[in-house]
Amino acid sequence: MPNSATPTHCPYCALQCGMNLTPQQDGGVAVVERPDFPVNKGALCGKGRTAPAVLSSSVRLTSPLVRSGGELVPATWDEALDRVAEGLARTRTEHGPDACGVFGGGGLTNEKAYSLGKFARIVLGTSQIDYNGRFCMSSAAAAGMKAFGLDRGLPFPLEDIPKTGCVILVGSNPAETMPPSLRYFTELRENGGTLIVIDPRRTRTAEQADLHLAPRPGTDLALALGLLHLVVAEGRVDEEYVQERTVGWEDARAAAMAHWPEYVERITGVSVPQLREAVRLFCEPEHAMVLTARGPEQQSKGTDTVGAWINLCLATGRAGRPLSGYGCLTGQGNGQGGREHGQKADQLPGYRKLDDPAARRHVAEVWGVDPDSLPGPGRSAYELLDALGTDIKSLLLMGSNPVVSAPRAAHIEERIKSLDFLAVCDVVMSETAALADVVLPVTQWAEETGTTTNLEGRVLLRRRAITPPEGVRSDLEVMHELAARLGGERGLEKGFPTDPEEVFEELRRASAGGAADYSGITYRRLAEENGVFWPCPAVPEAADAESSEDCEDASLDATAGADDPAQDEEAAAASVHPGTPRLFLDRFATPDGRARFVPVSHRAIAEEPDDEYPVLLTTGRVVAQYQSGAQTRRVDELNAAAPGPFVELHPRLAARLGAAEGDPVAVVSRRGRAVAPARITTGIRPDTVFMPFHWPGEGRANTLTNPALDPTSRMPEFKACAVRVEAVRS
Ligand SMILES: Nc1nc2c(c(=O)[nH]1)N[C@H]1C(S)=C(S)[C@@H](COP(=O)(O)OP(=O)(O)OC[C@H]3O[C@@H](n4cnc5c(=O)[nH]c(N)nc54)[C@H](O)[C@@H]3O)O[C@H]1N2
Ligand SMILES: Nc1nc2c(c(=O)[nH]1)N[C@H]1C(S)=C(S)[C@@H](COP(=O)(O)OP(=O)(O)OC[C@H]3O[C@@H](n4cnc5c(=O)[nH]c(N)nc54)[C@H](O)[C@@H]3O)O[C@H]1N2
Ligand code: SF4
Ligand SMILES: [Mo]
Repeated sequence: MPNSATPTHCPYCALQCGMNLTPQQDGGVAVVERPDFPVNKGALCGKGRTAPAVLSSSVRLTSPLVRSGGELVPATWDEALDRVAEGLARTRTEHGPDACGVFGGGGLTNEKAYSLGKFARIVLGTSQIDYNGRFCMSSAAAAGMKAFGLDRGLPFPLEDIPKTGCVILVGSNPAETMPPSLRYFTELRENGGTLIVIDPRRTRTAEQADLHLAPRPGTDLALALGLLHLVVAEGRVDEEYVQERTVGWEDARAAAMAHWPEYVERITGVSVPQLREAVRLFCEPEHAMVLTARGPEQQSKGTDTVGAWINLCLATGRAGRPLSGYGCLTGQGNGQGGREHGQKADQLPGYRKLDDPAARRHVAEVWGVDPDSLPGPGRSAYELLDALGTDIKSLLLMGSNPVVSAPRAAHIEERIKSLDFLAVCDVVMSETAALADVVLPVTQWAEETGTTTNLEGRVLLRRRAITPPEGVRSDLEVMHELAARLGGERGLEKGFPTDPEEVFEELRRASAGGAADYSGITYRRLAEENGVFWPCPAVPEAADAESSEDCEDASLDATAGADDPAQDEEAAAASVHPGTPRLFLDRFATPDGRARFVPVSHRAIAEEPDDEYPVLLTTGRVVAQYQSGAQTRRVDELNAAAPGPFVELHPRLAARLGAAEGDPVAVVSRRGRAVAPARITTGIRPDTVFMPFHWPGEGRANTLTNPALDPTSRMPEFKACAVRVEAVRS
């Protein structure tokens, strides 16, 4: 074990803050500032600071568990792995490979996500794999692919934000969800730039804004169209840019012109003068950015909604230019990398498409299998969970806790219970693990090495800093052992190394030539640089140098634009590709290099309020809890700060119910009923209530949410459904 500080990254969100871990007397580690890492410059939120608490074996799973007589009881690893292999093999024999499901997570390292996708397709032979990232940024990913031909959360580093003129943050609350990133927005304003926040609630982020627009949940598409209408009406279109760098403007323009500001005001509740002010702040400076997060994306029209915001950027010439652009703030620790290497239903590594014959050939060759043996695309996350117990009989789950986090969670919980067989790999006893037939305790974060890709597309190395507790094994070991058991004579385990660097070396080859090309990235480079931005193809001449000892003195010009052929040559001379911090500066990733406008029109949310369910429910996060809470609900300091669920509501609505601060209120939707204390604030629209989704049980927000899916991204409508709110009399 190293006895000095180990530089690594936080286990939680997509900012992937740098931190140092120092060994402690008691065998644990302490988090210490790591000021040299540029993204957070030493700053951490409370979750990152307290992350070592979840390493403690007092809150950990430290032995495999198997269900026996209805109870989960400790077992040896061999017994537990045999049970998993038997469960999956039986399903495969009796019902065919597609009856085996696999569900992954955007918190898994690139190595794990890559191996899980490969495991599903070549060990189980199933098409039925998807992951929780579908619930996260999938709408932005789909819209980015359509418009730019490529999906990378931010096409520029966070450090560009303070230098632009205006940022519109749409449905994003970084003050609670990525606190250290707030510095970039504060600096923007110190430099004379402006911040516009669009959120139905006056969040801690909105409090810092120059302009806060509070639309009705689920109306961001109309809002963006209204702004574009005004851009056209006020003659603010960048005609030259539109001519040179885009296609499809006429149709998009026509669609926007049908959205008069007064009509948009009626739909959104945002007044026409506020719309005009937003257009002025956005258009006057030379540079500007639009950043979206889950607010506009987690809607049954999330893809079109993000498309409308991209249209606004394109019409005003604010994409693919320095200090201007559209970006999505990805959420999970490896939300970016986790969507690139094959755990998504329709994807192969390197952001390749599973239905593309050339992609299948390339990846099948790396995997040493026949391309025809690879299954086709499978179901999306909600559809997969909804099929449990019917078409899908067995599930292997790694890195998600859907009993708390899936929409219409009571129904999904029933589906999970109706499985013939469930195996869960986790670090703690999550609500979903508690339903499993076999629970496999795995290593995490500080106990293992692996790479993640942060929201900027920066590939990072997390390093092992501590010995894992006795009794746990890594996810990679689990896949290796299951491949050995399920592969029989085929020796499939050889394709599932347990050393993360070996997996990464294969991932490099599998991703080579794909959109998310990692082939020029090595662990060695990641250890020496503060991350490398993809795409980063291997430079042919460098392939040999990389594996020999003399690559250390290769000079790296991080400012070289990878999109520029002249600079590519320079990089080749330097024998390594510098990576690509900024995308699209010369061309978009479409065949003709031009961005695509999408013609979109407003449509209603899937479930509009009515007499029976007159209020809108929206959901989201609080700063001290993470996701389903499986990890952070085990940390005392975080529980003290955020002890449980609540219903945020306006004083006018509270008065109508006769509810005072802290009184239990029931929120009822067509899916179920949840009860939590009232939190009364003028910061929310009177027609809307908000619940955080971090808790199970009576206050579980997802008991209420609507699984209406976006037709393209298959994203559920977490951010808007119709509810009734009732006072609870004791
Ligand atoms: N503390 C904490 N931090 C986290 C996480 C966590 O669980 N806890 N999770 C991480 C992950 S995976 C993610 S995806 C990110 C999410 O990060 P964010 O997207 O910032 O988080 P949310 O709270 O889900 O949603 C943001 C805001 O959208 C608003 N909103 C709700 N409905 C609408 C709407 O219809 N339109 C608009 N414009 N806004 C709306 C909500 O009021 C909320 O303030 O956070 C990451 N960071
Ligand atoms: N109502 C509502 N619901 C939402 C959202 C919302 O805004 N509103 N947001 C959605 C979003 S954006 C997301 S990302 C999802 C997230 O929701 P989940 O998918 O449930 O995510 P987590 O709670 O992070 O679950 C991760 C699980 O994996 C475990 N784990 C951590 N590291 C590892 C590892 O290395 N290996 C293994 N095997 N396990 C590990 C953790 O202990 C935890 O149990 O929730 C979605 N649900
Ligand atoms: S902001 Fe995100 S990455 Fe940074 S310390 Fe907090 S949870 Fe960790
Ligand atoms: Mo997320």
